[in-house]
Amino acid sequence: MAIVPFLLSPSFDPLIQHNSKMDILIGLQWGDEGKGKIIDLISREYDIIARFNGGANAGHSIYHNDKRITLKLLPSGIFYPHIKNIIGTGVVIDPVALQAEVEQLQDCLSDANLIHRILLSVKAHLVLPTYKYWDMYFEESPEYRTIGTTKNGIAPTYSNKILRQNVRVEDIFSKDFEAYVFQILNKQYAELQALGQDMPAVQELYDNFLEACNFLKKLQITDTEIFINEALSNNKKVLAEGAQATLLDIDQGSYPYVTSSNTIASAACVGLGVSPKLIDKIYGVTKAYCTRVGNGIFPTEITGSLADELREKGGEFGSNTKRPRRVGWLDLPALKYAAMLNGVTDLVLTKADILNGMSEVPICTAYEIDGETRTLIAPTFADNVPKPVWKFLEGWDAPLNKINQQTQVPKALKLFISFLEEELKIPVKYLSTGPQREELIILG
Ligand code: 2SA
Ligand code: MG
Repeated sequence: MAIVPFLLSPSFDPLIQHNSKMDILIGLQWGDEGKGKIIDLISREYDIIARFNGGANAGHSIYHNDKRITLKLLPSGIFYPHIKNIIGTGVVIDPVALQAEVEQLQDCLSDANLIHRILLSVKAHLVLPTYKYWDMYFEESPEYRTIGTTKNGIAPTYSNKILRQNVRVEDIFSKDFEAYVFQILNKQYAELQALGQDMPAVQELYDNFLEACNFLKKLQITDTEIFINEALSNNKKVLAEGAQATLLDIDQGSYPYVTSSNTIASAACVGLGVSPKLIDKIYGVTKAYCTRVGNGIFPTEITGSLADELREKGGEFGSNTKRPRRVGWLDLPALKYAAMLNGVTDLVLTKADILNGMSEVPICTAYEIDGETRTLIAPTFADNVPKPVWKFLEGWDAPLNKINQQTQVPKALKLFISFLEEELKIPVKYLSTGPQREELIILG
């Protein structure tokens, strides 16, 4: 299949017809809040799920028929035959990773048709195979900062996009594509070799990349922004799926320890080509505690045996890289900041089940910085790590995964939820009570 042009239907006027609005779901912390599970669950209500940022650095884990499946590039609506899954313009696509993910999922679900449910933006940028090695080089070279990246070539791709030197999905249809890729790979390969970077043979990188680019042609490649706008005008329900999370945003996050894309809700408008006036609900997902993978400030971090226990209990290891995640307690000043940036309308609370059995649950409610107390904070502390002010709420002890009704939620957890709602002035709409699909309670 080549590029599929979405010709506007004669009755469609995108400037006057808006019968539906787009919802957005984003993470409010440093990632791994459980976005994939929530999207998988609520996606039954949607016709389109669209990724707008990041790339194969994401790891959205979903339990499907008791199997844990981790999605990297595919939107979390991929399991449902009625849903179109869009990889939008703001996403960076590693063709080799996408081919592997699609083929693996086709096997796993015995569903050869799922490729018909995937649409790629013709304008999305491609991750060249050498970019991973640039990522590794910057991470490992003593002259440069070590960010703790996933080494998927994310930063080099976005950098080349901004330099206006990168290749996009549309370029794979150009007659000069193979020759261009050949010369750019050889040039970069020689540069990396001169820097002492270990790599497989350049021919292998080239062959695998071209094979995967040919595979991409089997998917529907189109002007996804027009597809989405037309869908909205036809009263279809669209959900934008965020990857990584608010505090990893390249502009508003804890720079330089961030990812290289915009991760906040407004990035969904840019990355998908949808006007801000067409946004309805903004779901913000937070864990009942906090984790971070990679370097950078984490004022509520805990270490030692308590941290090890929490990490094990919560399965806090990178979905793709298997790196142990750093763990700590809920950070309310940072959560308020995230809620403000995103304009969250509905909160989703995950992993309260992991805190089950604790006599009291710590929450950082404020920070002391230079003798002042602050209850809202932006992650720009430089060397001055703020001192958390703690509040201890009563813990809960009940088999949460067996609970499926609001009335069965333990009293102490209800108080924890009310406390969050009062502090953030946002209702908690969903409470996740375990990793499985059905382990979710709709509140309010
Ligand atoms: P990158 O690879 O350039 O985006 O890394 C830059 C920073 O962003 C963080 N980052 C993440 N943090 C949490 N989860 C992510 N996805 C995977 C997961 C990560 C994994 O779901 O577990 O498998 O390790 C993700 N992707 C990027 C990263 O740690 C750096 O701090
Ligand atoms: Mg993840």
